[in-house]
Amino acid sequence: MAAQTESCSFEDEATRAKTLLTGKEPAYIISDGDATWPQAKTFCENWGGRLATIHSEIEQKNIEKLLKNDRNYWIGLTDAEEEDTWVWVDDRPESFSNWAGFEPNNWADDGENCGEIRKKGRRGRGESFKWNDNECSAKRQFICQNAAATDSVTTPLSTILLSFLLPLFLCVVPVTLLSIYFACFRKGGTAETDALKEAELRRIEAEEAARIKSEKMLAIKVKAEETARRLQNPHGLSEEKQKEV
Ligand SMILES: [Ca+2]
Ligand SMILES: [Ca+2]
Repeated sequence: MAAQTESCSFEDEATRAKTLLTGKEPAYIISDGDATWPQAKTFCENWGGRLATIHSEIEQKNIEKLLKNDRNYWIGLTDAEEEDTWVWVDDRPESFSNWAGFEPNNWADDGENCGEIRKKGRRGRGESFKWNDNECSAKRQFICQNAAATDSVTTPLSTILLSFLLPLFLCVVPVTLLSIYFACFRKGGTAETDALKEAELRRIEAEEAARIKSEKMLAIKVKAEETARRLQNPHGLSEEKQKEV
């Protein structure tokens, strides 16, 4: 672990992140490394900001300009306190919604209580940048913002700042009360990240298969009911006519 810290520029990047997130100019920061949702929340708060909150379409669009649509990003949305009651980390209610179809679905065995912006569906299907609920322990890139980044900002200065800032070289910090060492994401996390990506693809495939199966079962049920109706009433007579017959 000690060898990994040699090329790790976390302290420089953390200083830059703090400068942006405590500044008066609107700013968003996109992490280059992955973290769980609680870790991501801690990162943003330690730097003086918060996980990104999205209260309007303008804010959604401002953030989309900064993202790639082939990966997922944590945002500051959770229903961990009360299932299906989604709240933002700045305590404002959910006033704008951008959930993907069939989401949030709390799909995983242990539930899905953390919000993310989801990548485009496999093979180009599906819309980009829609929200999904996922397991909080999954590792994702994440988006921090400062207090000045609001929907009154139609052209966030952060877009300009980030063009210089990216790729922001973040490291995964083992969060202890006093973080003692840094584990450099790029040196140590590649295999794990590939496995997570593969697991995510398998999960999405399983989700799609379950949805298709569910739709087929519904279609079969409707057809069976229709067949039963026709057998009982082959000539399509009204109820009164049937009684007469
Ligand atoms: Ca949930
Ligand atoms: Ca979900």
